[in-house]
Amino acid sequence: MKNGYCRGCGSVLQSEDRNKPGFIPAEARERSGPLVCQRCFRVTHYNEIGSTNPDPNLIRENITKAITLSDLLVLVVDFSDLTGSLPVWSGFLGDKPYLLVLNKIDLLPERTKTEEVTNYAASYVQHIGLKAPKAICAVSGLKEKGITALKERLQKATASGTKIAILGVSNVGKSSLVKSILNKEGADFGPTISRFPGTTMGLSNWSIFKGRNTLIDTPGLNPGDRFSDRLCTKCASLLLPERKIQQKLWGIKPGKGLIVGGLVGLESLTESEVVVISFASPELMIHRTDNSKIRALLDDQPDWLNPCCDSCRRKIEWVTETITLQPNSDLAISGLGWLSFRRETASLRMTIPSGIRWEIRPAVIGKKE
Ligand SMILES: Nc1nc2c(ncn2[C@@H]2O[C@H](COP(=O)(O)OP(=O)(O)OP(=O)(O)O)[C@@H](O)[C@H]2O)c(=O)[nH]1
Ligand SMILES: [Mg+2]
Ligand SMILES: [Zn+2]
Ligand SMILES: [Zn+2]
Repeated sequence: MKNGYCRGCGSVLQSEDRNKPGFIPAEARERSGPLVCQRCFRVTHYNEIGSTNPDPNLIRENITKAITLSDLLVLVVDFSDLTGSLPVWSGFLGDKPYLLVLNKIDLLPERTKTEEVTNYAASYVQHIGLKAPKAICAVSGLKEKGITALKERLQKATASGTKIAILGVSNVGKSSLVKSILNKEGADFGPTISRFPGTTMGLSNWSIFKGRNTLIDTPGLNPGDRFSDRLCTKCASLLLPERKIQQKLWGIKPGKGLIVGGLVGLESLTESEVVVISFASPELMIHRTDNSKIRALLDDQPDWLNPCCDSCRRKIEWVTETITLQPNSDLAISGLGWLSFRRETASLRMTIPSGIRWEIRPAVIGKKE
């Protein structure tokens, strides 16, 4: 029987093992239209991903292959998690030119201009030592914003007959971006999209501009140091912001601190009140409390903190660090959001699961004093 590939996720189709990628019941192969594996079918129709996970080595192999095959790379990042979606690419891009696409721009906080984030991303690329992109485009794959401008860029930056690889860490919206480009061209079928990280498992080719170029959708790299990389697929999907990033002002008096999403504790060691603005998904619970209660709350994880499942919780190993933030700097935590410190130098004790990437960087958005 001929194998072929799943049109949704790029897995090699097989009818032998339902727990392995690309499973399709033998009878379903007779259906007309594009063939999709059972996992793609279930996630699209029932929003269930099951437990078949992509093999990390195969993902890296596929990403390298897509880069080799392409003349232009499109690096998709989530503007709300630059820390978690950009630095990991420094070793991959090689000599190929790339466009940097800031996706999910529909989630920008109210009153924030797109240019603020685009300008910031340009300086962040320099700050982390990544080579400069040919251009930075802000888009929303979901809401199809900025897609026409991106298409024009793609056309200008490529010769006829060349391939374009769509790269990014898992869940940044690569497949959604491919789909939004295809939609603009009137196509009625595109790659599988879901809120669970690891949806795309292999490479899939999509012809655009009436056959002038081919987009290659790729599986998401798992940097391993975001919260979503450390949690089970279900808990990870709950951290995905769905509504506009919320900007919230906090005054933290001496002896007080914050618990962010039941996953990070921040105790103020500063002798005066610290003013902090949190930028995070409105669903993420941020709680202000006494420093003395923070560790116990992290350990106990009461339900009202919206904790992760028991199995994810048992895997957490807490580490504690003392950090200092200068005025106009952000504490960015990979996969959770960021806290912006504006007026005074703040000293904090941070409790965080070991292995999670965090960084202190110049403030991204908002009025700098
Ligand atoms: N708000 C918002 N959500 C988006 C956007 N693009 C994608 N998403 C959501 O992000 C989640 C992941 O989207 P996908 O397109 O499957 O992401 P991916 O990068 O292909 O993920 P993998 O295949 O797992 O690597 C889905 O819940 C999408 O609806 C966007 O522009 N705005
Ligand atoms: Mg995908
Ligand atoms: Zn599939
Ligand atoms: Zn879990």
